Amino acid sequence: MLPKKKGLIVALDVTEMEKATRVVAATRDYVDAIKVNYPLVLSCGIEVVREISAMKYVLCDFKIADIPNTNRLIAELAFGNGASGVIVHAFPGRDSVRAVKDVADRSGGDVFVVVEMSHPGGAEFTAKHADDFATIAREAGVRGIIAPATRPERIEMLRKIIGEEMLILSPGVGAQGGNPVQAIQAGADYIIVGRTIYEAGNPGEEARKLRKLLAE
Ligand code: OMP
Repeated sequence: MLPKKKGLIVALDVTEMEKATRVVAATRDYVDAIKVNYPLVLSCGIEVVREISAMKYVLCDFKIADIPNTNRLIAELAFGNGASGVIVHAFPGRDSVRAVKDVADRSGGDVFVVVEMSHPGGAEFTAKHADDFATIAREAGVRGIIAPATRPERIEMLRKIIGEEMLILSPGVGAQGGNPVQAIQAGADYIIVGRTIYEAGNPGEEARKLRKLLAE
């Protein structure tokens, strides 16, 4: 289970195994988890989850968003291949979230629900329903939610809905304009950082600096 703390998750949105291996090796001492998304899995196969999970907590960001049975199948593949957590959308409804939570419970894994997306388009639809999505997440008893570092005031509001125990993972730091310190001050537990780390000349150094910032 991802613990309650101030932490750093690297989003490994690369498409070559060699680059993925390099970034993992450089950052593993400074990050709490590695988030794997479609770009890496579609190019390298689900085995990549198994390989990285031997070293680190892997969060499978498959943004699972289907009927309960399909959600269940996707979640079983993620956890079956070593994932410790998965990300799910709330808009298909509480039964779809529940189906993923049931698989996670059997595997001892975590579920995180996207409640408001960090990009500008996230304000078009997800922001309007974020409070309902956060309520679905809380009622399903999942480990946490995903909320935007690009809108720290929304992190603060969403924290009031989910309470203190659930985690808030916050993407949108750096490349999307969000500030890591503001996100944490607004109530986020973990920041999720992709391009700022993996596109840096020295990804390890970038991760180390972010980690240091969180400790201050
Ligand atoms: P960078 O913008 O490169 O730091 O990457 C952000 C990472 O967080 C990517 O893997 C996105 O898919 C993910 N993400 C968002 O950027 N915004 C969201 O609202 C939700 C996510 C996510 O679920 O992780």
